[in-house]
Amino acid sequence: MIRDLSELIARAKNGPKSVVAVAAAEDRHVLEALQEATRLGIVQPLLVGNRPEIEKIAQAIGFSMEGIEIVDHGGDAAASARIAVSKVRGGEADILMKGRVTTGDLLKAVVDREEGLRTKQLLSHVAFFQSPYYHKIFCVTDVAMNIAPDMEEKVQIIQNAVSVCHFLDIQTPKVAVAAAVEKVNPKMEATLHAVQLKQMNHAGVIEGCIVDGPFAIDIAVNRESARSKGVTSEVAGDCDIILAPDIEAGNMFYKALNFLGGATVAAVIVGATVPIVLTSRSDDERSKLFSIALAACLR
Ligand code: COD
Repeated sequence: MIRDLSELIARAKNGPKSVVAVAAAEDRHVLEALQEATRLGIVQPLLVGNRPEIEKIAQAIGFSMEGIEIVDHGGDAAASARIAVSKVRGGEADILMKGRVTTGDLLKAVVDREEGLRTKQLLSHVAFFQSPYYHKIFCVTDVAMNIAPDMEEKVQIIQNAVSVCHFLDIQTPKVAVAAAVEKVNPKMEATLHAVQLKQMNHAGVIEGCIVDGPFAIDIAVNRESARSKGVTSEVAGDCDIILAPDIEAGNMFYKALNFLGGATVAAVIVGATVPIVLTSRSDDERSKLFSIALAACLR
């Protein structure tokens, strides 16, 4: 079982080298992370974007572009996303990575029916965190793609996260369905969803994990809080996956962990034909490197 995000790098180094197509690669943090991933032998970058800007940043950070393909598109980030996606579709790349392009523009290219990277699965974002205040790696999902998932989508979001946990040798992940309270309130949809998801887990519809909730975040991550609030559950205080009620709650939690919680993250979108490295522009290089390594492990 993975205990530290740096283990992702060791795992990725043991696997085949992946070609990563980067959409709008003219981004310093992205190029720094790729420089390190290239040095470690994990990836071969295929950069799509504004060539003069890419070369300027590369020179500033001492990243040699020798042997690295740059597809120049002139500066339109959405077009860059479409070109990077086409490189993956054409079999030239094993991973897609977001550069200086909005998540929306990148994902529109990804979900395009004719030209995108869709499979029969729902695509969802998984973010694996390492925090100094928690005793193990944990996943928060979905903070970046599915805006207001309904019940059926939440089932698939859980299943996607559980599959990645299994891949990382987290055998029977404990899933906390997050809400504002631990008691069911018909006016709070997340609490109603939690009850149904728990029942579906008991009925064997959601497999390979233990689902419980609704849990406020303190109960999900802290046994003492659970005890003091009278919540008895093997998931409380020991969860591996936190299912966010929607993108807003999830995204705020993600950013709070990074900026206020001293956490590091490895984040990708799964369910497409290839893993997609999708980190926030404000994530540090280490988080971007871990995300590349996670994608390389999952390809
Ligand atoms: N998995 C599979 N197919 C999907 C998914 C998904 N998660 N989401 C949408 N689709 C399919 C739809 O079924 C449809 O056929 C097509 O894609 C278009 O979807 P729409 O109608 O929702 O259209 P879009 O293009 O406006 O939205 C798709 C996005 C993924 C871009 C949208 O959901 C979005 O903007 N998500 C949030 C991105 C974001 O801003 N994140 C910020 C935090 S980093």
